Amino acid sequence: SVQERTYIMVKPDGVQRGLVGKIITRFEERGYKLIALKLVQATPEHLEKHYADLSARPFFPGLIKYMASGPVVGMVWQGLDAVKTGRAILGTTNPLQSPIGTIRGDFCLATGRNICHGSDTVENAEKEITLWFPEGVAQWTSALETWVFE
Ligand code: DAT
Ligand code: MG
Repeated sequence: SVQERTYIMVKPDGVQRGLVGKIITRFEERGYKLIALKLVQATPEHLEKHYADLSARPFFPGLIKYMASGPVVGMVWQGLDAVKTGRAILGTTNPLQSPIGTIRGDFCLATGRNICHGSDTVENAEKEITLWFPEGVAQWTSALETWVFE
C-alpha cells in the first residue's frame, strides 16, 4: 500500500563514515516520504529489544556492542511497498553478496559492519517504529505525491 511504512537505520559505522546523506538520498530519490528522523545513542537494553529475535545467535553480543558503539540515525519512510523495496535498496545481509547499486553492495564489505538496517516484514516494521519513535511520526502531504503515484 502507498501508506506502508518501514524503519530504516544508519548504523554507527554508517554515521562515522559520513554515509547518512547518501542513504537518505536513495530513499528520497526513489520516491519515498520521510516521516520521522533522529540521531540517537542507543543503549544496549534498547538494542537488545530491537534485535530480540537474534538473542540466541552467537554473534548477538558483538552485534549489540557494535550497535551501541556510537550514534545511529533512525528514520521512517513511507510509500508503496516500503518494506520489501526498502530491503532491496539496502541489499543483502552479507555485503559481499549484495549487488552493485544497493547501499550495502556499494559501501561496505563485512556482515558485521553492514552500515544500515531495514525492517524485514510489515509487522516488524510497525514494532520497530513504535520502539524507536514512541512519540509518533509526522503526518504531512508531500507535494511530489501526485507525481510519484497515480
Ligand atoms: P539484516 O540486517 O539483513 O536484516 P539479520 O536481521 O539477519 O540481517 O541480522 C541483523 C544483523 O546482525 C545484520 O545486519 C548483521 C548481524 N549479523 C547477522 N548475521 C550475522 C553473522 N552471521 N555474523 C555476524 N553478524 C551477523
Ligand atoms: Mg533483520
